[in-house]
Amino acid sequence: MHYHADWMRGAESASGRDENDGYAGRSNSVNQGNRKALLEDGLIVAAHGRHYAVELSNAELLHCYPRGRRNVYACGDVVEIERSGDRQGTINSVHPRSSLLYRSDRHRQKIIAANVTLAVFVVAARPAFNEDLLMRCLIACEQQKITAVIVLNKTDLVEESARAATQLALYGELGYTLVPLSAKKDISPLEYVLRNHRSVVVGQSGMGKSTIVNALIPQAGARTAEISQALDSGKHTTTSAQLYHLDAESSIIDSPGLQTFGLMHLSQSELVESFREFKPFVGHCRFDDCRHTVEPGCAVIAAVGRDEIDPRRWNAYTSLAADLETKPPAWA
Ligand SMILES: Nc1nc2c(ncn2[C@@H]2O[C@H](COP(=O)(O)OP(=O)(O)O)[C@@H](O)[C@H]2O)c(=O)[nH]1
Ligand SMILES: [Mg+2]
Ligand SMILES: [Zn+2]
Repeated sequence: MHYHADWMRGAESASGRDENDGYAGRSNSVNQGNRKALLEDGLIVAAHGRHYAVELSNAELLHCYPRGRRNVYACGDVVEIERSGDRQGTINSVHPRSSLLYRSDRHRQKIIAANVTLAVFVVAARPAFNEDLLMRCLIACEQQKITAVIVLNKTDLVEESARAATQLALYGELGYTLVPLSAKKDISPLEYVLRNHRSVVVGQSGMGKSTIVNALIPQAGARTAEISQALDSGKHTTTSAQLYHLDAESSIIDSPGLQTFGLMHLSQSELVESFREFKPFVGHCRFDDCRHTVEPGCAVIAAVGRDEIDPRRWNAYTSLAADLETKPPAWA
């Protein structure tokens, strides 16, 4: 089964094109000297290192490589490709992205997914989840204006899940949708949340991301086989991100497990803006250049004192702000 209508949703809004201009699935003949190259647009549906599976409008999958050594793409990218063989192509360029979920350490950036409108962060009571990782991912989502929902999976582990739910209640108060479920028993609580979105599933390994994807998509195994065949290797897909179509308007990207979520790409002001509950207080501090960490007369710190900002969140903020201060100049 193949669905393509949600292809251009992300890139469309960024580039201002509309659906009726024949853009999606377009092919162009371009003269390049005496050689005629066939250019086509495709959707990246799997990314593994420098190998990409690109889906064309007729559902054909091509094994593609980027043209330049420095070019990096992600699942969800809409790219222009040039065929270089029967089932192969070269990625020439990428269409403007409406969003890009990525992380970065001191040395490099790692892109997770492009053009997603929703991120599903999966946690579970067992193994224990890392709340710092959750907060970091929420920050990356805020910065890219990606809606984030938190799935508490494995609710069949009743007692442990109740404790995890208490820990997560804070995020519900902050306005994030919490979806408790047991992927092994019933995936339906998540189904309507995903409707009309291109989403990405993120989280530590062991939380049940693959179980969730398999429960949502009965043909997941066939899809994986199809993609690994396109990439000429069964082993390629095991650790790669992969896009599955849910229906004509919805798709979901399964991503490899995260252990860290570096935010070195953020500026101090972007960091502050990513803590949505700070907003009413920022701008009311004694000093215009207040960093909200130690300053006297800080309205954010005062709000922590009044329990209007949770200390877990302010502590996370101060430690991230300190990290950013040590950022090498190349990032500045
Ligand atoms: N008890 C319970 N275990 C689950 C549930 N969902 C997944 N698991 C188990 O959690 C482990 C990790 O699942 P997996 O989907 O591979 O996690 P991933 O690493 O996040 O993709 C596996 O042993 C699953 O069987 C659930 O709803 N309840
Ligand atoms: Mg997995
Ligand atoms: Zn302040």
